[in-house]
Formats: sequence, C-alpha cells, structure tokens
Amino acid sequence: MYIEQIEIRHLELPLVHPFETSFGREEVRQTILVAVRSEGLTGWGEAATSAGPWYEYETVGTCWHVLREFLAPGVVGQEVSAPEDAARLMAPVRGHNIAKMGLEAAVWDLLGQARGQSVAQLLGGTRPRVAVGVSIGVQPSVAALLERIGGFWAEGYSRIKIKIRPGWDVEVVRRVRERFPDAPLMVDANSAYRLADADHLAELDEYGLTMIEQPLAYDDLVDHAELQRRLRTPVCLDESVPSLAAARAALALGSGRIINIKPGRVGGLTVAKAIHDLCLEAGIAVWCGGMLETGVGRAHNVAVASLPGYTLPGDISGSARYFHEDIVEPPFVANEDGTMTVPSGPGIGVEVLMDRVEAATVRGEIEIGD
Ligand code: NPQ
Ligand code: MG
Repeated sequence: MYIEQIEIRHLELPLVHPFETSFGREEVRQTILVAVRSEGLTGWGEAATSAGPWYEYETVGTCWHVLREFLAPGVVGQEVSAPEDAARLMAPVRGHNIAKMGLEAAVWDLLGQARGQSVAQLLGGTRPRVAVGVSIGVQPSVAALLERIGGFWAEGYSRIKIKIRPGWDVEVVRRVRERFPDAPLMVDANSAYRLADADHLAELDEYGLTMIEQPLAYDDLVDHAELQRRLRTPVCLDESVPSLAAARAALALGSGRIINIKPGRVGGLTVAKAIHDLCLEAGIAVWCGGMLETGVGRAHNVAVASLPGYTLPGDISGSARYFHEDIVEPPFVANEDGTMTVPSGPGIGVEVLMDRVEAATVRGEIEIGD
C-alpha cells in the first residue's frame, strides 16, 4: 500500500486520578496520535509519551520533532506491504522508540484493515482473551491505597501492582498483604533504588510478591543481576530493556527472571514480538506493560498480549481506570474474570471517535506524500 498521508496530533486528556510514581506525578495525559492514510483507509497508532523525560527520555516535544522531521518523511510516499516494512523504513533513526511505536502501530492497523485481519492475527496472537491487572500509583496514605486496591480487586483484576519508592515500600507491602493475603501482588520501583539497598529490598521476600519491577537504574543490567542473586522475589525488567539487544544482554547476565515488554518502550510491535520470541525460547516469562494509553495504544497492547509467551497479567486496565471517556468505541472494559477480550475486527478492531479526538487535540499537522 502506498502511504498517501501521515497525520500527527498532540492530545491532552485529563486523568480520572493523578498517577504518582517514584519519578513524578501526572494529572493530564499528554500523548500523540498518528494516522496513516491509504486507499481510503486510515490506520491509527499512539506514541504514548508524556510531558517530561522522567520514565524515559522521550517527551511530547521530542516525539513531535522526530515524527515530523524524520519518521513521517521516511514513510510517507513509500510502499508498505508488511508491517515490518514500516520498522525497516524507520530503522535509520536511532532510539526514539515511543515515536516509532506511534507510526509503526498505525501501519499495523492500516494493513490489518486492508487484509480484513485483526492486529492480533497479523502478529500471530493465539489468545482470544488476555489476563489483565491494574497498576496503582503512590497514594496519600496507606488507608487510601487499601481502599483503591479493594475497589480494583472487587472489579476482578487478575493482579495488583503498586508503585514503591524509599519511604513507601516494605511497611506498605506488609499492610497490603495483611489485608489481601491471596491477591497476586507485585511492586514497581521505577528505578528508585541502588544495589546498596539490596538488604532492604530482601525484606520484601517474605510477602510472596510475584515480582519486583525495575528496582535499579533505568540503564543498568549488571547490578540487577547481582540483586536478583540476593533476592528470592523474581526481578522484572522494564526501563532497562529498550531493545532486542538489551533483552539478549539481560538474558545473558541473568538480570531478572521476567521482562515487561511494552511495545512503546522497545520501538514497536515488530521488536516487541522479537523480544517475546527470544524470551519464549529462553523460558523467560513476559507480560505487557502500559503507559496510560488511550484506547488506540491500548488496542495495540491488547493485541500484543495475545501472543503465546505473554503468560502473566498485563498492565492493561479498562479505559475508565484512566479516562472519563475514551477516544475509541467500544471502550476497553475488563471482564469479571480478570481478562480483557482481544478485539477481533479488522485492524485495531475498535472505532476511533473523531469528535472526541478533535476535542482533545491541542496541535495537529499533516505530511503528504508526492
Ligand atoms: C511502568 N506504567 O510500568 C509505567 C510507568 C509509566 C502503568 O505503571 C505518563 C504518566 C506516562 C505515567 C509512562 C504503569 C507514563 C506514566 C509510564 C507511567 O513503569
Ligand atoms: Mg514499570
């Protein structure tokens, strides 16, 4: 298919609840939507970046710049017959993975629509429903946290993830465990600790956590390997795995026993699948993380999570957990059994509501092929 047009839009959506992690607090979701047009079809993708370079280095500003000046010009006016073609066209750009995900994902949606296949089918997904969990930010008090967990646990989510940081960790986990003795529970530190904290982190071992996610530096693999040797709790890598090469290094070093594969963080669905294949082969469990995506990015995450190696529940909550109203129809809703149904219609399988997209757009631009 000849890519006739690429459109990028910067959206602002208020969050239902502020989301607080060890790296900061977000009240309004800033994200970028990418649309690709060909033969009367529009494919959608999301570059689920954020206002500042806190989770990783990209921002709305860098994604906008790189999409507009480099990625879109490299893809518009080109023939694309397989989704991997988009990844190949963007390969000359180093890094900027979230920006790449936005454009690549839009091409997957476009090609799925053209072939009458869902993105999940195109990827080789095998599961009609995927297990989903919820990620809960740092709360003003333990009582508030317990109440929030209670609400989500009652909704049926398959596991609970809480954010930790120094001063909000072992004692909080102890009290959560006391109240919810049977809940599959995990913690995410978003790089808030150092190897010198290993003894402190080992105190978490007695609470039966399914994993501790990204305890150490965002670019570290060596210290994570040492930490994993000192913990019974499985270490899960998030920020430290931005590429297939990093995943290979993590496996070689034993930096963790689990990898959270976010398509945005690794630069697209093609790389996400490659890391999945590597981990499946190596017997490393994986799951699909999230970056507070709108329904567009959420749809791609759900599709990826239907691959056979995604055996652990993902950070894929219902749309209502983050947004007053989603920009897609139907919105994503978790089933009572803690799963989410993978859309089976062509492409992302949900309809993008243009009136809501327009209402949330603060900036838009179109690149046209010649
Ligand atoms: C994580 N996600 O696993 C990330 C953190 C993250 C659901 O816990 C804007 C606001 C962008 C908050 C990107 C979850 C973000 C964000 C990532 C949080 O580490
Ligand atoms: Mg994480």
